[in-house]
Amino acid sequence: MTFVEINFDGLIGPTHNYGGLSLGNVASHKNAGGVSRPRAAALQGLGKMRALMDLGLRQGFLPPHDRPSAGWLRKLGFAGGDEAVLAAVWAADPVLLRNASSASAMWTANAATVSPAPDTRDGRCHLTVANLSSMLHRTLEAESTERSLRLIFGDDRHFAIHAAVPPRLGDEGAANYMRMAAHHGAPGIEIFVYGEDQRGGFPARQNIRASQAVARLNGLDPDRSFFARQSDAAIQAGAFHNDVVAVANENVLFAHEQAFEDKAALFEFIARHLPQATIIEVPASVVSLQDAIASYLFNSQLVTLPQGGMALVLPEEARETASVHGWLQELVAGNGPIRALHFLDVRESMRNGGGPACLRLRVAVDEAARAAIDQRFLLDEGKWEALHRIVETHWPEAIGADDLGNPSLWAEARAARAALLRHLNVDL
Ligand code: SUG
Repeated sequence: MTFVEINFDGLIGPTHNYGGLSLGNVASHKNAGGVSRPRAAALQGLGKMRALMDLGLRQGFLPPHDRPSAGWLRKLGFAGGDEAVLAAVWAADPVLLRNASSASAMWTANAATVSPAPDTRDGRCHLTVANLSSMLHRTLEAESTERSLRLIFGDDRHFAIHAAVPPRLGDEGAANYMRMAAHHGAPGIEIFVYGEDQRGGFPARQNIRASQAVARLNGLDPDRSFFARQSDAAIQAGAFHNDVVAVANENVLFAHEQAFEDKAALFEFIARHLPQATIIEVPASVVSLQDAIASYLFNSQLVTLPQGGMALVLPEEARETASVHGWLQELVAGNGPIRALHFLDVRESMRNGGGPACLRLRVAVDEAARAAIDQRFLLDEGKWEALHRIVETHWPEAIGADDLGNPSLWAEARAARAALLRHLNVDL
């Protein structure tokens, strides 16, 4: 039975903007208040999806959420029709409107934690929605994400969807989780990476108890699950998720030397269960944590190519950072498993701290499970072109900080999403 990995990218929503909403995310802080380009952002995201399709990989997408979310603001006591609610909150508390307007659902690595069928007790693919309880604007996502996942992976012969674990126990989904296996269809090991808050420092978003809950919900074998603490140094340097300093694919772990608090224990676990594993560590003396975070070297997609071998899909910023680019040249010149580098422009997302790997949720499935996925969300050339046209026609061109209070932007954003949902013939 052939097993394939499908990347589900978040289609970048029409309200993409630089709200400066994420404490501990250096790019979000640095670009706060800048002018965003939602149409260019979504086209860059589509460009990345297309590049992966052209490499022969399977590609799906998750639709953007309804933003600005008047429904969420109503829960906070603003009353009336959507326009009245949005106008009232803009006058009373613009920060709330900024939170209600974020297009952050684009970063689907944070949508859920996905354990493929070979790893789970009942042999189904399990997805636990992430609560994203650490950042206010991201707490809006879980409800809509759950709706989308139940629609797309609705066939319960192959998939099980679990609601998010309760808030306070912060869970940020697959961004803090790595699966390794001899190949996608083989039984794997699952590595959960959590953090611990440091007094006065940047917040650790992933709580160990949330990770443990996800492991239970997804029906994983405790002997094959490992809980690794992310290094404080990485969090304090701005690695607000593990996928900013590490990425794994099949038998390869690619990580910064300072990614984990106790790497010896993690590496021993990997070696015990997956003796054929290759660990590629980048020393801090060659690439500093700062350069790793600025370039998003590790937020690349490490993918297995259909013809064999692996490739890294990296952001352009990795090419422009001298230490990183030098190291990458040596990597591909060597005889290791990573043979090719593809640099892509996802700058609009990068300016909010979201690289190629943040923009995708990996779902590994066999042929039968793949056929059971709602096909409207799986791309081929024609469907990709249709999305491209919709974005070109309907997505706003630019959003400055003050535009978030402009009723014509609200209308434009609503119309853009409606055009997409109409095209897909879905009600979400
Ligand atoms: O949660 N940025 C996101 C970036 C998420 C990246 N995801 C992964 N690493 N997997 C975050 O910090 C910024 C939004 C703003 O400031 O407008 C934001 O939410």
